[in-house]
Amino acid sequence: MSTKEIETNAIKMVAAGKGILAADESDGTIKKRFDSINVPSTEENRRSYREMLFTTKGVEDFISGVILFDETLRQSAQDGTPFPTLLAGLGILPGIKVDKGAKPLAGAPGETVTEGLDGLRDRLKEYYGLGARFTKWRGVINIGEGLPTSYAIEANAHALARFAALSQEASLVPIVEPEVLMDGGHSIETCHEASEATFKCVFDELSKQRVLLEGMILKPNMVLSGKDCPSRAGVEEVAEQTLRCLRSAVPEGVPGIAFLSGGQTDEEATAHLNALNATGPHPWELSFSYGRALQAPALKAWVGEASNVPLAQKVLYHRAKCNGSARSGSYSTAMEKEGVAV
Ligand code: 5MM
Repeated sequence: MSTKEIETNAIKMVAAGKGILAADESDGTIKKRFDSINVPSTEENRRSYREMLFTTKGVEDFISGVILFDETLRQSAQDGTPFPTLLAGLGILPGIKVDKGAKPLAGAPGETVTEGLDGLRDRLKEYYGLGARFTKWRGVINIGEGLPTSYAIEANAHALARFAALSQEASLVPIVEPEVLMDGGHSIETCHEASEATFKCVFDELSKQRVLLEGMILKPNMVLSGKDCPSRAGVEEVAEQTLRCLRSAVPEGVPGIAFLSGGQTDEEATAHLNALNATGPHPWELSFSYGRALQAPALKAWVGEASNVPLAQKVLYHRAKCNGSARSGSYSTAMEKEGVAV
């Protein structure tokens, strides 16, 4: 393991004014996204969609890293340039999702544990050789009647820490992603309680498994009301509760926290990040690692048509720029007027 390399790359991943594009949809997830625009999920369509994202002119001003899926890490642009080389040439760090998805947790109805540890050491070696410089693993926590259980939180935290330790051993920066889902009618307080318990347990496991805090990035959910909560908390309250939760659970040695969007609308996710940064400075960089909140409008503009690539790229550039401003609390909804309506 090169401590210097992972510490340096972790800092680059949360560079000022920039964040991470999560483009690591597994086959099932990308199919769902393509179904929504009536585009068949063929290997070539997935390749050209991702080429459209990565070749957006100027996107490197706001994007420090891209999380890829195994297939994408091995694909190339139309001119033959492998995607990891193309990204690295723009100063963007290529990363790779290494988990194999959330599967039902035995003895825990309604809860999951993420699989993918078997053979991971060998896969990591290969991914480094293919150009990846960071990794990602997502553990999913459900809120519900009597959920989450401490059993599910502990099982997921243990797997996240095993993944993180192995990644660092291979000189790859782990993005540790514990996601407390937004699904349900719960209050923001319930989300706070579940998130705090989860994040504390994750850091406890990371410490037991000797993970170097300075060489990792945390990718958590924001503390939000459930999607179906009748009185959802506003932007200021989300920022306040999220910060309170992070302060009580995340050690200061962690260089950065890059939030997932988790089903928030694109503008909501930007407004929340902006409010979080407007009250800084904080002990860690507060950044983004958005999938849907960066890609959704671009996907809608693209709809699988080569002739729509320039429009889709404009739309992606705009979202990336808005989130880049939210990194310093300098975003305002007025910026949305510069965008292209889709
Ligand atoms: C892009 O979606 C990622 C992959 O999900 P699957 O393994 O289910 O296909 C996902 O892990 C993503 O990186 C995070 O959830 C953040 O994406 P959102 O859309 O929540 O910002």
